[in-house]
Amino acid sequence: MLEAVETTNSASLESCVFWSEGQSLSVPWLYRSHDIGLNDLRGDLVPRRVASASQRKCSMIKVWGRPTSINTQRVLWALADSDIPHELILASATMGPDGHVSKGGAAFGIVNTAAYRAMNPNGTVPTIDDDGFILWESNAILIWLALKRAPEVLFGGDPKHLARALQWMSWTNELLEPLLHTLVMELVRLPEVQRDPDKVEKARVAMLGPLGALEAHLGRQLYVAGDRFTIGDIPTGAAVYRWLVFELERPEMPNIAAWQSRLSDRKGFRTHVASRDLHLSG
Ligand SMILES: N[C@@H](CCC(=O)N[C@@H](CS)C(=O)NCC(=O)O)C(=O)O
Repeated sequence: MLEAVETTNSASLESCVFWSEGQSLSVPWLYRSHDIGLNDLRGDLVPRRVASASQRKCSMIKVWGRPTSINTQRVLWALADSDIPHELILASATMGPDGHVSKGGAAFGIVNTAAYRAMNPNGTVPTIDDDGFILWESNAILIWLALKRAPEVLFGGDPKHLARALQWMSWTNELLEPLLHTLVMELVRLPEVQRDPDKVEKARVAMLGPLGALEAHLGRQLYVAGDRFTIGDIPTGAAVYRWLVFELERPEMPNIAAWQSRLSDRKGFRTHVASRDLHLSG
């Protein structure tokens, strides 16, 4: 049975977040109550009313993932910025209500079921179902949403912006994510006895190379693909934010700081990325 909470603000009546019954209760550090949706984490959004089945007129995209997954965050950010109705189904083999499984708790599950593997043979999150169209790989999902659902919001409809966005999305996956994965495992997720400070230090130093390139790039333009926001800022922005949340020695990077400040005004960032718990809990 689905439980629905409809949320709205003055800008849109379309931002619907639906939860499968009981799921939001299982992550109490993130959701205050089972009848408050993820959008309620924003100060200016409040649940208006519980919608009955007949009132659910939103054409919803299903997203399998978990709020602490940076790749899930990418998709949720784009959906929120674009006011696209969506349902998040908590799924993971490695994390659950009590954090990472290495600490002894259970995982959210689903990803190793035959039904899920038929959608996504990798068993990773996120995966989406958009009216029967199944897609995995967060960057592919962002491209889909940009082309199909919200071209104006997500790339301004300009192929050059889209190509440049993809350039930085790939860059993030290649150069930042492997190092960030080491950092999140060694600083947050593994039990303390299993952590290795040498790995942290190597990853910390290695991050500074690509981030120096980004810092120089953002000295020449406001966003990664040009002077407007695009989906290129989503993986890059979420990754850099997570890096900034970690307590690490780092040089001043004023252009990155100014860009992060611009991103922090965005609904998707504020709703799905900004909470430090999303990066430091687990
Ligand atoms: N390149 C893939 C990576 C997918 C991936 O590795 N996702 C992580 C979460 S960020 C995952 O599935 N972790 C294992 C789990 O939660 O079961 C994407 O961008 O979607």
